[in-house]
Amino acid sequence: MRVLLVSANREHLPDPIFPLGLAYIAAAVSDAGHEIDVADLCFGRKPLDDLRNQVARFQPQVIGLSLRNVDNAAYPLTVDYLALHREVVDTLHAVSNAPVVLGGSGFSILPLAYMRELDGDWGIAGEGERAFVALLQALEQGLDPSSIAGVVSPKSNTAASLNITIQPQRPANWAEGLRPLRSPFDYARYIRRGGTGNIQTKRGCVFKCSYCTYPLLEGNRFRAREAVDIVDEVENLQREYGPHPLFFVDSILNFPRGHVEAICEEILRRGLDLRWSCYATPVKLDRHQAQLMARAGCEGIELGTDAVDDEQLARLGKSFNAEVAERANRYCMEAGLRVCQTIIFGAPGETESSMRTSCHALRKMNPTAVVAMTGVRLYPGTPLSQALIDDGKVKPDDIGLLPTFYIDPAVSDFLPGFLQQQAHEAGNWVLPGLVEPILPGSQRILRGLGVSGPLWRLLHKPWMQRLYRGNFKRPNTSWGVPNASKKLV
Ligand code: B12
Ligand code: SF4
Repeated sequence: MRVLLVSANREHLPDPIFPLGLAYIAAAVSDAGHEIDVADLCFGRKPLDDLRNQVARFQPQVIGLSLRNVDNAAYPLTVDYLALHREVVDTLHAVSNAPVVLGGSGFSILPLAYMRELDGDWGIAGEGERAFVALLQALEQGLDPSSIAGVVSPKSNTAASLNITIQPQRPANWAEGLRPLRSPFDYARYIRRGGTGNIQTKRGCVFKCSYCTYPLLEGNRFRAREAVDIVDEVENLQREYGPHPLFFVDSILNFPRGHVEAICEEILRRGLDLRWSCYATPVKLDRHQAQLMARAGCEGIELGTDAVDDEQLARLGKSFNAEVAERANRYCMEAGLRVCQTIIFGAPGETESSMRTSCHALRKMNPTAVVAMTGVRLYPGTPLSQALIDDGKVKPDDIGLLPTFYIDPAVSDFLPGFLQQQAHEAGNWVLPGLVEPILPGSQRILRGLGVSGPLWRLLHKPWMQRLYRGNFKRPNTSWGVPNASKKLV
């Protein structure tokens, strides 16, 4: 069959991100013998015109549409991508009779809502490699694909189907013989404009942090690739596209113990000169791990610490306490790694006192950068959303495509002014919900000058701090942004 694969993501902040998930789908579909073409809407000036022309030329029999982001998950500067997604589906339906199959992480978080809202013909919730190929085979043979695991059928458009639970496919050997097919995309442009390439070493997360969707998207068990296979892919990428920094997109790269160690040892054994960064957990992050990562080329580690207050950490369902968080930060800094601490302020149970405790600890920890989120984005199916529903604080219908955030009423007035003051004093904080993380123009200039890798690394530089501190000169003590297409509960 002729299959057109479309990446709808046009977000350039914090960087344009190579559509790795769709590259995996491209590999699976072409391995299954189908003819593919790719439409990536990220860079074009008139992406919908280009899409129309491409559909006219290629005459696809099936269209796969990847929806990565629902919204930017930041409050109150929320960016909601629904209208852009609708535009793409409407364009496809206007110029082609081919069924449109929706997929991607954004879609998988809210499959039924997206099917209804976008009038999708079919959908795949979760991992798409096998389910999409099975769906193509069924369509080709004129069979009904509805019973394939992970497939969301057009019948799910009806109100009566709201209770349907979709069981995504999560094969343990998902990576066997499969590498993302990057060649039909402009990977080199993503390296140039986004400053990094990307690669996945495992799927899943065993932790149960209260607000997090990753275990829902990827499953709550780790399914890892072999270190040799991972480093083969890394080496091929460097050979094919020239030396460039990589981001490991795993939920957390450094857990379970032994995984990142094996990758680092393989990198060192081959004598590769690499630059890479990743997400990590403070759990079991010790001196040895930090030093090994640094030696193997890790230049930045994003620690999902979330709070540095014991009670707030417990309420967020984190599996470590403040002491572990501080220690992990110290080991990384001592090893010469740059550290970005991501913190969530305003989750249920937050008080002025817990915020002050976290901020005080962060000052002492002195990481390279702090990304502080204001409030928590609620997603269906997370332990946090369920608890808020059970407590009667949120109605199930509140949690959907309309970006909905929770901020504990105990801190809602205090939070914005306090955080902006902290950010002003520290100089290396990013408040994505209160101030744009980086102006698109500045980002383009830095990338144009050849600055690669994650930009938060630069926040230890005085000139970059001056740039950021300037944003908080006059702390805005109110939320000050119209609450149009988002909701605060
Ligand atoms: C790594 C990551 C990042 C890194 C990316 C670095 C890099 N160079 O790649 C960074 C930190 C930069 C980042 C930034 C952002 N991210 Co992010 N990120 C992730 C993460 C952890 C992994 C994404 C990934 O690459 N997965 C690996 C690939 C292989 O999986 P996949 O894309 O899901 O694809 C599979 C399926 O979805 C499906 N599939 C995909 N496409 C298609 C298409 C079809 C037709 C089919 C059938 C199936 C299918 O099959 C694929 C293979 O199995 C996810 C969470 C997660 N666990 O998924 C969040 C996630 C995607 N990010 C999210 C968000 C919000 C953002 C930001 C907007 C945050 C912000 N305010 O800055 C930005 C947006 C950046 C941009 N330009 O788009 C959200 C999106 C959902 C939402 N809430 O809207 C997620 C899901 C996290 C969450 N909160 O739940 N992110
Ligand atoms: S926040 Fe990190 S450690 Fe916690 S469940 Fe999500 S991915 Fe796992």
